[in-house]
Amino acid sequence: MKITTEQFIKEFKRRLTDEYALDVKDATKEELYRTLAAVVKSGYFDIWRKSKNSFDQDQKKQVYYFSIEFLPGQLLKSNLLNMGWYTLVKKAFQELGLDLDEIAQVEPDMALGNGGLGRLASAFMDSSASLALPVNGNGIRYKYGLFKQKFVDGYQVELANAWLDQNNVWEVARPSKAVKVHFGGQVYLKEGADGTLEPVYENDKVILAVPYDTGIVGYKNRHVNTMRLWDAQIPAEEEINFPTIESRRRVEDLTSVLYPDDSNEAGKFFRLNQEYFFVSAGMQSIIRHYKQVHLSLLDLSQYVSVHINDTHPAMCVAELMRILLDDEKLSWEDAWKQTVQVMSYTNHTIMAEALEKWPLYMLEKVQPRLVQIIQEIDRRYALELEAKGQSQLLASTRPVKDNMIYMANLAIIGSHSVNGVAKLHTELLKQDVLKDFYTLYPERFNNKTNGITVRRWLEIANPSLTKTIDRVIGTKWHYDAKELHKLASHVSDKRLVDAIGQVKYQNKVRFAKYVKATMGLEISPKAIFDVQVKRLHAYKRQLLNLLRIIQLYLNLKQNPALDIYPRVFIFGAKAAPSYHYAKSIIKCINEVADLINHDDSLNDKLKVVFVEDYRVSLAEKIIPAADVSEQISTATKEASGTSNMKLMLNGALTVATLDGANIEIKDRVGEDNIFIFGLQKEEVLDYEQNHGYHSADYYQNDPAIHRVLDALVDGSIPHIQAEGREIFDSLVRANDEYFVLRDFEDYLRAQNEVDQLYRNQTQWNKKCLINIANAGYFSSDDTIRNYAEDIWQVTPTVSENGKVSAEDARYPL
Ligand code: 26Q
Repeated sequence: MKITTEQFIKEFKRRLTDEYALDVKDATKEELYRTLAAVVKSGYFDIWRKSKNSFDQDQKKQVYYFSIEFLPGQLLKSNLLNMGWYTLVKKAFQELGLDLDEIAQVEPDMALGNGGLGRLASAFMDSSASLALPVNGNGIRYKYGLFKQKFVDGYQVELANAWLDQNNVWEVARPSKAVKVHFGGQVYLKEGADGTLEPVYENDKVILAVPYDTGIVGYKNRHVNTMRLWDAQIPAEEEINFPTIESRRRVEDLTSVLYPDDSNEAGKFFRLNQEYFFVSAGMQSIIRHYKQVHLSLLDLSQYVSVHINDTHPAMCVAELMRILLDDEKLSWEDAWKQTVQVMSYTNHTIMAEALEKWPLYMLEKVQPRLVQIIQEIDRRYALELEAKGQSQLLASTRPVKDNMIYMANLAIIGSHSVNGVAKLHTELLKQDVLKDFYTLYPERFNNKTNGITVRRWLEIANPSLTKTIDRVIGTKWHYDAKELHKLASHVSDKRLVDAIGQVKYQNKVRFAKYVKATMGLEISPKAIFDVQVKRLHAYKRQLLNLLRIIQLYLNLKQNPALDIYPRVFIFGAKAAPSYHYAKSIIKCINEVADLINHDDSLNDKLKVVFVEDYRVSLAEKIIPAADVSEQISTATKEASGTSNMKLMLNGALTVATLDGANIEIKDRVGEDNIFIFGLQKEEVLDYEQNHGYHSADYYQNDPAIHRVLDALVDGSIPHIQAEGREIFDSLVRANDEYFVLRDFEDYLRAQNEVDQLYRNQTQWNKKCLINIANAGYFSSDDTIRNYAEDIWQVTPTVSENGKVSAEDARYPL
C-alpha cells in the first residue's frame, strides 16, 4: 500500500482543518508541525498495536532495556524516514510552499540523557525496531530534560529545560497500566499458617507510577516497538498520606529532573529513589504482563530478558527477587535461577569515581525489603565462594561491604552476561577493574562494541552526502551499513573524490551561516573545521586541544606570516553543574575564543567557535561540516566513545589516541587514514602503577610548554585569573592526572600532519572516502544483532508483510 503525494497533501490539509480550522497559509510552524505529527502517528499507530499483539500471540521472548537515560533528540524526521515517507513529505511540503527542515526544527529535543550512554540507548531502540526485534525501553519521563546551556561572560549557566511545556506529541499516557511503588517504612518477616515467612510492611508510602509510551518506528519494516517512560503521581486513595505541599513535592520531584552529572557519583538520596522508582515500576509491569500470557514463572527466563544499562538499574536484580519471593512465592533457589538467567549488564566506565556505591542506610529508607534481599544475596554469595574454595576473592567482589552496596557487584553476580563497550574496554575490565569476577565467571564476560544510528547520522543529518553515495553504490546500505564498504573500491574515481569534497564544502557553508546567524561570528568555509563535541571532562582532554590553540595564537602573534593552514576550532560541550574544573575549562576556551576572534592581526588563520547548548539536533548540523574529529582522551579512560563513529561516517579524519573504539576505527581504516598520537595503554598503566610521571619536568624543561602554560597565568589571556591559575596548578603542581603535557608534543606532530595533508585536497578527500566506507562497521544495527544473538537470545518477529520485499514495506497512510 503505497501513498502518493496527492493523498498525503489531502490528508494533511484535512487534519489542519479538523484540528485548527486553518488553511496552510495561515498556520504557524507549530501548528504545521503538530498537524504533520498527527498524520505521521496515524501512519504507524495501527502497526504499533499489531506489533505489540504479535509478541504475545507468538509467545515471543521480549527484551526490556532498563536505562535511566534515553536521548532520542527530535523524532519527526526519523519517524518519516523509517516509515518510508521522508522524500515524499519533503516534496509534498515543497508543493505546499513549506520547508520541512524549518518545521522539523520546531520540535524540542527529547533530551532525557547526558551524553553517550543515553544516546546509545536510543540508538539501540531504533536498531531493535528496525531489525523487528521485540525490545522495550524502560526509563524515566523527566519533566525537565538536560539543562539548557548558556554562556554569560564566558561562564556556563544552566537553565531549566521544560521540554514538556510545549506538549510531547509522540507519547501516549497509559493510566490504566499504572503500578504502585512502595517506599520507606519498616518491614519484618512474619510466620504464616503454612510455616513460610511473609514480609509485613508498615508505614510505607505508596506512589503511583504512570507509564507514557512512545512508539519506536522500525526502518521500513512495519514493526513498531515501545519506549516506556514512567511518571510519578500520588494515587487517589493515598491523598491523605501526602497532606503537605512539601510531601507532595517530593513525589513530583521523583521524576522531575535528570541528574546532570555523567560521572561523579554524588550519592544523592534522591537519585537512589529515582533508580528504585523506575526499576520497581518496570519490573512489576513486566511480571504482571507475563502472567497474562504465560502460566509458570519458572519459565520466566525463556520469555523475558532484562538488560541493565550501567549500574543505575542494578536494583532490578533485587526487585525481581522480591517479586518472585514475596508476591509469587517462589523458593529462593528457583527465584535466583530465573533472575540470573533473565538479567544482563553493560558496564560503561572504568573510572572508579563513576562506579556506584550506596550506603545501606540509604536504601533502608528507600525500600527496607530490598536491603534484606541484598544482604541475603551477599550471605549466599559468601557461602558459594567458600564452597568453591575461593574466599580470597570475596572482599573484592561481594555486593555488601562496610555497610555499602556495590552496584556493579550486585549487577554482575545477578546476571548471566557482563559486557564492555569496546574491545580495549572489555579487556581492561577482564584484566583490571573486574579481574576477580573474570576469574570466577569467565563465561559471563563478552564485548559488544558500541554503534551509531547510521541512518540518522547520514540520511537525516547529511542528505547531500547520502545522495552522492546512493549514486555510486545504490541504497542497500540503508539496510546494511556494511554495504558502505563498496565505496572503498572507488578511491580512484576522481569525480567521486571531488564530489566528497564539494559536499563537505556545502555543509561547511551551511554551518558557517548558522554560526553567523546565531553567534554573529564570521568563519570561512575554506578553513579546516576542527571539531571536538562531547561532554566536558578532564579525561576527554579538551584542554589538550586548547593548549595547542593557545600555542598557535602565540606563534602567530610572534610571526604573523607563519604558514599555517587556516583553521576553525569548533567545540560543543556541557559540564556537570557541580564539576568546577570542567567549568573552568569552558571559561578558558570562551576567553581564548574571544581574544582570537577579535584579533584582526591573525588574518583569519584562526577562529574558535564554542557553540552553546550542544545537543543531538545541533550535532546533526555540526558533524556533517567537520573536517577533523578530535578523539583525544587519555588512553584507557574513554570506554568507547561514539562521536568518533559519527564524525568518521560524515567524512571527517580522526586525530586520536589509541583509546576506546578509536582502536577499532584505526584497525578498519588503516594507519594511513587516521592520525594516531600519544601514550598507549601500557605506558599509561605503567605511569599510574609506578608513579613514573612528573609533569613539572615538562613545564621546566620544554620551552614550548612553558610558554603556553605561562599564558594561562600571566595575563596574556584576559579574564581568566582564577581559572587559568586553577588549570595551571592542575597541570604543574597536581601532576597532570591525564598526561596532557606528556602527550602535547606528539599531538602537535599529528596536527601538523593534518595541516600538511589538507593542502592536497585530492589526497585528503580520498582518506575521507575510506573513512566513510569503513564507518558502516559501527552501525548500531550490527551491535544490536550481536546483543540479540549472544546475550538476549531473541529473534526477529515476522511481521504481517514478512514475505513482502523490504522496499515495499512502507507504512500506510
Ligand atoms: C551515576 C550516579 C549518579 C548520578 C549520575 C550518574 C551517571 C549518569 C550518567 C553516571 C554516568 C553517566 C553516563 C555515562 C556515559 O555516558 N558513559 C559513556 O557511555 C558511552 C556509551 O557506552 C561510551 O561511548 C563513553 O565512552 C562513556 O563515557
